[in-house]
Amino acid sequence: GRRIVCFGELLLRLTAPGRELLLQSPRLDVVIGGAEANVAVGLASLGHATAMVSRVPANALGEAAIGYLRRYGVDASAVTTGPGRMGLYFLSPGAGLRASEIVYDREASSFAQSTAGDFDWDRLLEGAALFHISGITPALGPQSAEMAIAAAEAAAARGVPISFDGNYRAQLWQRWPSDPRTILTQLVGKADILFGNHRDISLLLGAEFSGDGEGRRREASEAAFAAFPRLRLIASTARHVVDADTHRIAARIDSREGAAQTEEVAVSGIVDRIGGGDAFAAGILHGVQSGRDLDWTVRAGLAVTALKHSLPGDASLFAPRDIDAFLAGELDVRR
Ligand code: KDG
Repeated sequence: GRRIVCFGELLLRLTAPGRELLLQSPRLDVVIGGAEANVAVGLASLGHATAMVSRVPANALGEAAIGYLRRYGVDASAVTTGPGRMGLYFLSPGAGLRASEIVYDREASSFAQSTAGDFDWDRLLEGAALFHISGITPALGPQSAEMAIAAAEAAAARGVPISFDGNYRAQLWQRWPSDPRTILTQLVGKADILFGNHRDISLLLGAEFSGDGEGRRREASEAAFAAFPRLRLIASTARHVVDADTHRIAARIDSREGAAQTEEVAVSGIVDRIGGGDAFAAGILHGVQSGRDLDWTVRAGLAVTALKHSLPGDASLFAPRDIDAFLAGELDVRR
């Protein structure tokens, strides 16, 4: 099939081992992350031709990030090198009733220093089936916001459908005198598929949605469909955190014609919840790109995000047969 193009920053993730706080002991585990890269790896694992567009420094850290993408079958030929540094994030995973904590250290990264003109969108988007971006890139600063909007405009102008994950990161927006609503509205205005819940939609529209649960989600989606005529699908999860090891998650997808919703599942024995949203996006996009109906697609999204919680690291590495096994309720050893 035609390839899915993901655009965003690759980061190194440095994680406190076990359930320690950061630097409680003198060790950190390292993996590659970055929300859009997680989606690329998730989709490649699900069998889709996937390409990443990004920029890293020309050093061993940037090379490791490129090598990581290749290892999981993502076309990394459009990950270029440039001035600046590798962005980092530090993670202290939660335990019991203590929440996970993330510290960013990504100022002036190679990606954050790049501009719209650094990417040849004519070539990069040629024959693309889908372009995936998120609300993280525009949160990096005014230049990155401009770059994200230019990228979305390039895709829209070439008729490439856009998938946009809200990925609201308050820590990033708070670093500069930003107006997230104005910026995000321009991006969502070009999107065909939106990953975002009623809180993301509230932020976009400056409106509150009353009621609770399903009614509120439906109301928010209807408001988003009215405000953004290009939008075709809105997908979201509802997460109820019981403790760090157990979350209850349900998934929903709205279209202009109807909706599909899963039961809430208890995801227990959580190994690593970071990247759960990206795994959900990969599962939903897998269903959409495979031409499946809303009902199957929403269950695939739930399956991939639920499975991601069992896996250390940022990315979901599941194949279609893992979705089938999850949906069939196969929990014991598969022999
Ligand atoms: O969804 C996972 C991301 O949060 C992680 O990879 C780091 O990209 C990241 C970000 O900016 O939060």
